[in-house]
Amino acid sequence: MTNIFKTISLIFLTSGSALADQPKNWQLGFQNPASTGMEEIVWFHDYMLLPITTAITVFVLFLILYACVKFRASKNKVASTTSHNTTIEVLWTLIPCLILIVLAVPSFKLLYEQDTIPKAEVTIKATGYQWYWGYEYPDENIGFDSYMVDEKDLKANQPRLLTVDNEIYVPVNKVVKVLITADDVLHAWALPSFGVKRDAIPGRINETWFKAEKTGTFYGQCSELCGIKHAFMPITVNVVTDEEYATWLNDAKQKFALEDTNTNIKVVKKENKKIN
Ligand SMILES: [Cu+2]
Repeated sequence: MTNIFKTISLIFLTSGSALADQPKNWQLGFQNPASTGMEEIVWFHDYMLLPITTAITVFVLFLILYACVKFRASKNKVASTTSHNTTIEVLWTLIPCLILIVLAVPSFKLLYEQDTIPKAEVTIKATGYQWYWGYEYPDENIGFDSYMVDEKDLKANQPRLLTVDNEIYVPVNKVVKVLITADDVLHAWALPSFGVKRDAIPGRINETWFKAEKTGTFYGQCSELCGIKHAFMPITVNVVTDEEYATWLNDAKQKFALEDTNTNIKVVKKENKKIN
């Protein structure tokens, strides 16, 4: 008996303290939120949607069982011919309307908050390819590709199917804007702990944002069926302190430097002037 208690308390302790930043076996519910946006989504789900849907399910189940028992054929040789009840009809129209209105308020609030992007402190452009992600930091003039690490090359503690060779780095508590697009087919850039998921569409740029409030490594996956290796293009984001981010940026500027786009823009401007 004590063993069972130990196991149960251990499950609760570990689930509470460990940063559940990646999917777990037998997981129910969301991953632990790491951004304010996701905290609100989890609150909306846990304290509004779940209680309401549970209550409705229990109530409807009760009605079905009640009707099955009360109106069973053996006890009702002559069937009732009742076809209308105004009070009940008004109620079963009004109550669902009220439930929807109650749900709509926090739901729209969340939607608008996600849609309004605050002033970005870091901008990242993610491009979906068959089957990996390409990243650019347009303000820093760096860009790199991010491929999944094969199972045989994984180091200790690196999760299978979620580890990539080149991870994204973002500073903690900063507004990060993510521009999302694709080069070939539809993909989707999704990171559950940040409450972020946007379609990556060729020829179009979608945008979203997050503000990570915890340092750590967070994992996401492509969330739009994009072909045979759809399951093998994970997303890894390292949330680090400002100093660590500055160090990474310094190295990345050497390692992942893009061609100097400024000179190209100047050339184009010159050419345009000539034409005009
Ligand atoms: Cu994809």
